[in-house]
Amino acid sequence: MRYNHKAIEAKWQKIWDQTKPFKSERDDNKPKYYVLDMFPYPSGSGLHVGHVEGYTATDIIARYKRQKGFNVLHPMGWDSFGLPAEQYAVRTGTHPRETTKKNIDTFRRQLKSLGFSYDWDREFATSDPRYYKWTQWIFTKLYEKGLAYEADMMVNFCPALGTVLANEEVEDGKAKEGGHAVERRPLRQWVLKITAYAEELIRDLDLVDWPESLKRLQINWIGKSEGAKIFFPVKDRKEQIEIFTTCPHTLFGVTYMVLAPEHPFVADLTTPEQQSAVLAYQKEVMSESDMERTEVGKKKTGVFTGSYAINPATGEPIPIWIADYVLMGYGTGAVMAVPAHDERDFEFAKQFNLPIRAVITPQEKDIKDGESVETVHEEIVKGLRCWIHDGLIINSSSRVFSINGKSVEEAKKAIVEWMEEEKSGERAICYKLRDWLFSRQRYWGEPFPILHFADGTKRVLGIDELPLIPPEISDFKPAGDGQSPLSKVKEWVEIEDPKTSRAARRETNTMPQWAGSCWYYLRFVDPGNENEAWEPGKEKYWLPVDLYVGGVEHAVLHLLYARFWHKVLYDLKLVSTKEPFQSLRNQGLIVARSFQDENNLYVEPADVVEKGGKYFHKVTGQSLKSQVEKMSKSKLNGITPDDIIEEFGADALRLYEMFMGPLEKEKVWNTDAVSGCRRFLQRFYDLSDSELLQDEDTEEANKLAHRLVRSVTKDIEALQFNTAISTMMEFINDFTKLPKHPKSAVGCLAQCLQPFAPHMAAEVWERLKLEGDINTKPYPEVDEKYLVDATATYVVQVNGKLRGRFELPKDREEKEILALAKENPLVSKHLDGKMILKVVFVPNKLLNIVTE
Ligand code: ANZ
Repeated sequence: MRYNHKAIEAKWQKIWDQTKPFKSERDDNKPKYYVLDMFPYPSGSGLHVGHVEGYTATDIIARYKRQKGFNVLHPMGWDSFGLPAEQYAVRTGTHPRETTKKNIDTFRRQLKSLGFSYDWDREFATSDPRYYKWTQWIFTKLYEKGLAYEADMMVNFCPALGTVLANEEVEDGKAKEGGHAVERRPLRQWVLKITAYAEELIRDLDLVDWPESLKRLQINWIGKSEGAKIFFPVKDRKEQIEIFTTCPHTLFGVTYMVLAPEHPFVADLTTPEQQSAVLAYQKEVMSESDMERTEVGKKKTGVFTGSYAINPATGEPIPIWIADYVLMGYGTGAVMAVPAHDERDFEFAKQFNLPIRAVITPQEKDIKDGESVETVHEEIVKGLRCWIHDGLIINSSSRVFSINGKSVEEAKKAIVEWMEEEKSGERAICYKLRDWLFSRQRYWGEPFPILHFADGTKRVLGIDELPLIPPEISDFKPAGDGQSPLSKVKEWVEIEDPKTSRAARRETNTMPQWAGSCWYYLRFVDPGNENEAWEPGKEKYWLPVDLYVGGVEHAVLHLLYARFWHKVLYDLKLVSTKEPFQSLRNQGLIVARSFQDENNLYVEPADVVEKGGKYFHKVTGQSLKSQVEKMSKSKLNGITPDDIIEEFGADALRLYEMFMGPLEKEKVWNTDAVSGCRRFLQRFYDLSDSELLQDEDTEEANKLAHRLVRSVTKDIEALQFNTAISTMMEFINDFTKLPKHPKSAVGCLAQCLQPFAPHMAAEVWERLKLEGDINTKPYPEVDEKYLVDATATYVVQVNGKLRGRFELPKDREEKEILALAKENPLVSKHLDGKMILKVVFVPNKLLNIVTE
């Protein structure tokens, strides 16, 4: 009988809602396990199959760890501040709170319909004042520690939209939405000093078990460069220009200097004759973003200031220029230019006819085949070629100092030591990481707990004044002058400070969406606490998160920001671990295969048949083009979990998404394949009706069951869910062939399957009247005695002579044994150069290879 997934799944979901088997409390006598999802932004389009992928993976681990005796914390909540709800409010006047509540209700219903074993009593939303009270409180801690400050930052301002835009919202100087012009203008903004933690954020990656590729992304984002600061005196003045370089060994090759056009010295250094050119250039550069300024191959522009600096190694005067390719935000905003060995400087020198002086010459090992050292040397010295590779130092001696003949490494060391003695420079480290622009001109975010006074001082609110709740408004449009919609609410903004009785202005910016997701994993340990953000004992017990799963799109920002806050909290002794997320795994993207006919019209996947890797129209037989692409609404290739659950059931969907392939890999969605997973569940269900069921164990069934448990355990521990599922499928194949069906073996499969397809597992468990609650029943122990026969000794012969023996799991196929034999040197040396005429194979015993 076809099982009724709707009835079964609804029944168990109701039971779980009522009996709360997944509720977790701190229990010092039990080992804990904290498994966390990247919680969703409750968008209007509801849950998508990508959510289901990661959430199923963590649910498998949560359920499995409970079976293994762990006290499991598996919570869910909502990252519910954010732009879409606010934009919808601007368009329709609906309060973002309404939209958000509606969307959360949908998400909760959808997650419950998937049977995830969350402790729903811990649910919260970041937009709830009971939560953001503590987000604001953490901000006050950052502020008190000097890690939150205000600065005039260049921002992207779109006059047509009347708002500031994030870099990601701007393309080619235009707003992505609407294509309106965007200009750069300075605006007073809140900034968090994440750079103070740059070194620790790199170093402590050693403490966590994360994919290497992800660690690399973070390290590159932080972008540590080791080099030196060098002080260049300005000719006939007392100022010194400080530069940062990663190549101090090229100091003798410096022929000019370049300052960022915004550099504070520019005005002073500009001579009257150069004044108008400099001012015009500065204005021109204002509108360019850093990205545009540093684009490779961009035509070099710049202006001479009229002043000269002195090269501290040679004593020579060198002209000081300004150019857009030098950024104010990196290093010191000034560079020593070495056109012979830096490509940007080389292009610039060519453009403006500045001298080029070679100070490195390649050796044989440094150049490509087919080139001669002499020719390359000549080209470099004549200024025809820029040499950015290794070599020996030349042309680098003064009366007091020489590094000629040294290797680059030696020269670096020698020159820095010399400069440190002379006090003309010092070792220095620079990071690409910038401080974090932390304010947004929005309504739907956490208000800053800050009061400004007329004299420029400010006061941060005390905990007794939190949460600071924004006023109720109905017009959500930005103010138009770059200020937040809150700035329009005069009675909220302009107040008398109740603590000092002074006239004060509230801060009208709000925090970015990242703020709420920076610490939600901490609140989950104690979500209802009204007196503290979390109780220290609970934090000590539950932290760190043992396993965190989410998309690779969060590889940098979210994970870096959350680690930063955590480190600050650690330094404040508010948390007990240096890192928040011990193990982290990424889920791969689920993509759609889409089909188009000859006229490039989309064809519904339901109308497509596949033959030998090619696709045809079911009705017309027309051959179709296919491509793999991201799922999206606009392309009509999005799959909604609701539809799949309706047709196949949540268990089948969960199983399918885990069966598609390895968790971290990209996978192509195929609705037809969901029915394969459903068929497997049906076969399992049918076992509970089998006439061959019996209470007594059999040796054969025990062997299958213990092999199953051993193999599934190993796979779950390694998060290899797809192979665990194939093992369970194989088990069903073998088990159904047995003459008797002992209940205990079916129970073993139910326990193995429970993390993957929990409704069906619970249903079969109940139908078999097996003892205990399947959710918490200890996972079956493997008894080694049933495994002994699980392997066989395969004897390999070549032309009847014994050449090798392999101990392998039973029932391997001929081609597998043959492949292993060919790889084995003891066997393969007898096969070399000979043609194989015949292979004799006796299953589980022998492979005889007959050659010419
Ligand atoms: C002299 C030199 C000679 C340089 C040479 C390179 C090669 P990374 O590795 O990315 O840290 N630089 C320094 N500050 C800059 C700024 N604000 N804007 C643009 N460029 C800047 O790059 C460090 C190098 O980038 C520095 O080393 C400097 O150029 C340049 F053969 O100094 B170098």
